[in-house]
Amino acid sequence: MSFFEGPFEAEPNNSYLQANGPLHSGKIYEGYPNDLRDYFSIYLCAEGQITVNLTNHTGEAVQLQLFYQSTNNLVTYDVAPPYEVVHTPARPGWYYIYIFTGAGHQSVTPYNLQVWYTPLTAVDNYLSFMMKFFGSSDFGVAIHE
Ligand SMILES: [Ca+2]
Ligand SMILES: [Ca+2]
Repeated sequence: MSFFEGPFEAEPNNSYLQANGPLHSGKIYEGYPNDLRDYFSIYLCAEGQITVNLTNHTGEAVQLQLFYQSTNNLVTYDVAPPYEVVHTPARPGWYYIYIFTGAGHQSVTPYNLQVWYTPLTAVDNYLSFMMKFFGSSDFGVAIHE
């Protein structure tokens, strides 16, 4: 699997099948609000957390939506600035980020899109298991010198 480097969107990206991706976590991507639909994708290889941030969007009737696996499964959305969606715990698999621009289309000032996704590591899973088991996160770790 090779990442989409961008940093500028590649049109056409007007359905989830044409999504630009997978995006790097934390990287700033740019796109023009020059049409109705821009799709991007990320891939989670393990259960984790997703945060999507859309800034500097000059369009009108803007919606930021997050889908799981296909556009049949809407996970969460935001229709007012500052556009941000957070999803946790997020199951492994493909996620599609959909930026809808209802009006005010232009190709001068780009928006910024930034997505953070953090797979819960094996250590996190082990710690949460231990916390359930012992009811505490203090395991009395012995430091050896
Ligand atoms: Ca665009
Ligand atoms: Ca587009």
